[in-house]
Amino acid sequence: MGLLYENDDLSALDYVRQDYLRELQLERLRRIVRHAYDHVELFRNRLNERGITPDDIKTLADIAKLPFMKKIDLRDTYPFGLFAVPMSEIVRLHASSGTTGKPIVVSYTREDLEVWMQVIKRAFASCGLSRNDIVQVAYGYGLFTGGLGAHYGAEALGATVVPTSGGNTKRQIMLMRDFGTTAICCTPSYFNFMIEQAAAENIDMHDLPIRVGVFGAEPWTNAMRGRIEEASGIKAYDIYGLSEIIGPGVAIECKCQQGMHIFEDHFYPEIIDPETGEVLPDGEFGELVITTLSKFAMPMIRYRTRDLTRIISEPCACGRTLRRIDRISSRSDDMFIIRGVNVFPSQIETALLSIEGTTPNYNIILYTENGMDNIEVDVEISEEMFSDRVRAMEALQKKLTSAVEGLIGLRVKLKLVAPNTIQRSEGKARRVIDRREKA
Ligand code: DLL
Repeated sequence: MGLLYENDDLSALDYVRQDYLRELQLERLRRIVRHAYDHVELFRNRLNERGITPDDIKTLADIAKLPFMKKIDLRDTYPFGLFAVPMSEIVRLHASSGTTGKPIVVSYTREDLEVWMQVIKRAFASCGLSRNDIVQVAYGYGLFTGGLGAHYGAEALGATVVPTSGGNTKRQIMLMRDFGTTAICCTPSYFNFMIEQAAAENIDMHDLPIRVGVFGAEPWTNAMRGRIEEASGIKAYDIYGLSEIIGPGVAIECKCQQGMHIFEDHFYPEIIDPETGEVLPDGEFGELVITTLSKFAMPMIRYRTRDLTRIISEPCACGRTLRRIDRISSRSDDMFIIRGVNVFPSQIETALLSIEGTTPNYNIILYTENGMDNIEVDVEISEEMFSDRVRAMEALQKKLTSAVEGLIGLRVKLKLVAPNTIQRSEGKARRVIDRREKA
């Protein structure tokens, strides 16, 4: 296959002409649909039910003829039912815990791991990293894809990897300082915790060599980026991915920080209306659907990610020709409906962080009172604010309440809480606590 590029410099693919890219995508799409049809029973049955064969895919637009895959398909076929190669070809398994019961399991052939390593290498290069960097990988190592994914990509780049994994925050700071770490990979919420921990030890991140953060695995807002960059002096880049597709490295920001370039040569993106399943044009917001064009152990065809975003097809100032996806505003599952109003946690974060005097630590508590659903927002305030100046606290509380209410259009109970009372996260933060009585 490898029709167009037998070239070592894979980052050339970031700048390839769009017509070549489409040609490559179509060739890879046809190949992966054929592979899945031949080797995955669930996929073959679904195509047969619709009277479709892989030969019906003649153009990229024909992808819309194919059925969607969903997380439930992974659960129903747990653990290995979607594997498309014999176990002897599979060299790695990962799993994502999920909230209920059994995890979902994903697998990789040696070639799949090579693809993964290359996309992460390109991702790091896109945030300006090179072999001269010291990259501390503080995503969890293990079944979670974050640690090992970032690890091998950074090694492929030739950078020096410090595989700290998550946790033991004091030690993270010590190594960061002693080793002269220049880039960190972890969740944005964990990095906030590191900034705080460093400050507690009288270390100002501005004084350390660290200059880049590669943050993802959870939703975060531009307001949060502003806080992180200001508090640490680093440039904070957004990286996106999910276990089902490959792990981290599906999309990444470039220096322009205006959306994440998706590695379209391996991951074919579509945006659909989550209600009707209809494909939406570039620019419109909806649910991201991804087809893995070159993953053989477990091909995902039209996988519904539940993540909400849009495709940005305008050219980017960095020169990359890969289309971008906008910051993931939320997962459709994260949205909650209170008295008929749709609310996303990211809206609340944006409102809270627009006001000075807060820390990036907050919880959103949903509860029922007199048969009505309500929102409480607990926000931790800074040491300076947490004073006995009752007036100042009252003013802050009012300001925050009106910022949140103004943005979401609902009344909220907003509580200021003392410094260090909200639980810190070393991985994916859980900020929404649902105590609603189920009707
Ligand atoms: O979180 C993979 C990953 C690791 C991505 C490290 C980036 C960095 P899962 O545990 O399967 O995989 O969770 C995937 O996390 O569907 C999104 O809802 C969310 N997510 C991941 N990256 C971002 C991001 C990893 N940059 C799920 N912004 C996805 C918002 C994100 N949400």
